Amino acid sequence: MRFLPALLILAALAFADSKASGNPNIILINIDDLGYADISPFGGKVPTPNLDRMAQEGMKLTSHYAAPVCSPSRAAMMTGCYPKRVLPIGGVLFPAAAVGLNPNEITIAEVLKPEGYATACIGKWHLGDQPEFLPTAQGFDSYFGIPYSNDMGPRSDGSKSNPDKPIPAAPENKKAPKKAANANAKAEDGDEVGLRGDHQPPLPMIDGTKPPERVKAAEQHEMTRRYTERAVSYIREHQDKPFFLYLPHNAVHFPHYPQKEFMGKSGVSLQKDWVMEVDWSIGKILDALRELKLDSETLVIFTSDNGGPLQQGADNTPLRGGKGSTMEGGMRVCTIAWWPGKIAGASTTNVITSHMDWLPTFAAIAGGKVPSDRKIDGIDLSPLLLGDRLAFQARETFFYYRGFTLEAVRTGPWKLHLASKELYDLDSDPGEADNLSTAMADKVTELAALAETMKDDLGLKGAEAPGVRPLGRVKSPKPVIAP
Ligand SMILES: [Ca+2]
Ligand SMILES: [Ca+2]
Repeated sequence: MRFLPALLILAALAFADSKASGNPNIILINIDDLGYADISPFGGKVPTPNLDRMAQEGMKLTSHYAAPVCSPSRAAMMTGCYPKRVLPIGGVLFPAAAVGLNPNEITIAEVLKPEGYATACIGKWHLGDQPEFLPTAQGFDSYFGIPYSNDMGPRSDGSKSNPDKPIPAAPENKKAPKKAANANAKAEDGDEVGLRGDHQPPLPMIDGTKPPERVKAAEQHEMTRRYTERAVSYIREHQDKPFFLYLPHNAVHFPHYPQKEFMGKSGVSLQKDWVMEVDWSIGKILDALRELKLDSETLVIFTSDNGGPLQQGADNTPLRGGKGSTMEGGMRVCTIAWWPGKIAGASTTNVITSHMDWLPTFAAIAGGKVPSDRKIDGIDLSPLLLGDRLAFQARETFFYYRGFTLEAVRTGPWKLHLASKELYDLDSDPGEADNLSTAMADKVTELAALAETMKDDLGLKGAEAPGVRPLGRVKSPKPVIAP
């Protein structure tokens, strides 16, 4: 028995050391389909005071790139690689897909876990809904959330319409063969990416190994609040050890389901009401960190998974285009990094950054290892965030892929759209309005040559290319909740 106190002291010392040697907590908040100017620190007209304060106390990243749509964006974020390298599909994943992010890929959670991190994913995963593909198979200790988009359920459950609109009538050919439902599918993707349209099973809320809940309209309204409460509880429960919390909200993807108290609050639209609820959520999380005195030892990133969809009322001002495109409005996302005492307050960087950079950045901050047995495209942003600009190795070129196709390339301020040969100076013209290709023919040639460098790596079009790694695959995928 006399050994016990000594052991406890040793354990306490070891624990104290792990904190002191710099294992900050990391919270990565990823909003779905949030437009560049949907929030007030990026010029949005609807007030988002908690995000204003976050930006005031942190750094805005104004040239931060995601991908045009959900699944590829999340694949890049989790693995530090271009989406085509790790999740070669033409569009996004649907329910009961036979494919997903390969379990052999190494996620941020798998990089941080060996460094002593507790890991949790709360929200929308969208990298495969089969057990082999879920967060708990990719380094996360726990998962709570809808594994894909909130519009991928039955129309009778309210998944295809906003709460202020009647549920649209089912098409007459509801019993039509699966192929008809796939008519809108990208030509490159077959049935293996899952069930579309009226073939989609009920939306599932997964909570560890409990039987999944069916999410109907009433549950959609509660989703953001529940994710937030789970996140705050998680922070409280893990305040004494380093944690990585990935919080990908289903908000603000169509259909727009703010909590009832937020409906009508913006005076603009349900989409903007939901943006205001997201701001409330951020306030709850940052307040919890402040209250627990964890703010000086927690890095929080706020971002979006792709540009805002203009047809759903998102605002990407001053950028051109929206979700689904490789115009800046489709891929450049509003991003804030917050770590009081470490990241300078009210700072801004216009350096090219991307979701691929979070894995190397978090690894650097946590003392973790970036995988060395495979190609990683992301760069370590920690010197940029922490104000050590001389140590920062900037990215020279960024490649804009949509599905399998390389559509544009950027170096410095210059961006070339490959098909149309439009050339823009993004520093002076982020809205891509003034095509300089005639005046700057040499730049066009230079950027076209940079695009060619991808030929022997990820390829310029088509699924096959030397640098593309295999998808994860299961034989008999099943819906999480049977229809
Ligand atoms: Ca999205
Ligand atoms: Ca893995």
